Amino acid sequence: MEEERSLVLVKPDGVERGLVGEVIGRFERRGLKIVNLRMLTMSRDMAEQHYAEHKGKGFYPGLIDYITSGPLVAMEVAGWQAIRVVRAMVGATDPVEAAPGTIRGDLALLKGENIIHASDSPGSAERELQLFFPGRGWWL
Ligand code: IDP
Ligand code: MG
Repeated sequence: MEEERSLVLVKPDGVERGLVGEVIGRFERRGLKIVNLRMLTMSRDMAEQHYAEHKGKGFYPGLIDYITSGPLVAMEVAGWQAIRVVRAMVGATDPVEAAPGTIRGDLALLKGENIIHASDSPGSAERELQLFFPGRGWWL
């Protein structure tokens, strides 16, 4: 735990609602750096790789439909203990449980439309960052 990199997605509902600037602004104001950024619509194949850990769960088919439903914004967020800090800023998976002041607690209401993804550990961050930014380096 020190300087870390997290993969953050503003999911298709967040993009559709015009919340990209709001989300990026929160990370920037916290002192984190956006060191990679792209907009894309995920293929089903890519979505299945990204959410492999959830395969077989009841919400999985809906999750794949949701994440592939339109353009999303993927970013690499860097800074001191970035993985933990970003997860704390994002809030609980179910926005109903997410504390006010968190992104989900302020901007979302439904578990199936919770506007943002953030890596939950250094291992998943590395795997997810390679998926969205293949061949990326650490020079930024
Ligand atoms: P996280 O995004 O907070 O890490 P995970 O448990 O990894 O939460 O679930 C991944 C994503 O799957 C959630 O962000 C949400 O979009 C969706 N999801 C999880 N549980 C449910 C559910 O019970 N109903 C609908 N969607 C869900
Ligand atoms: Mg997760």
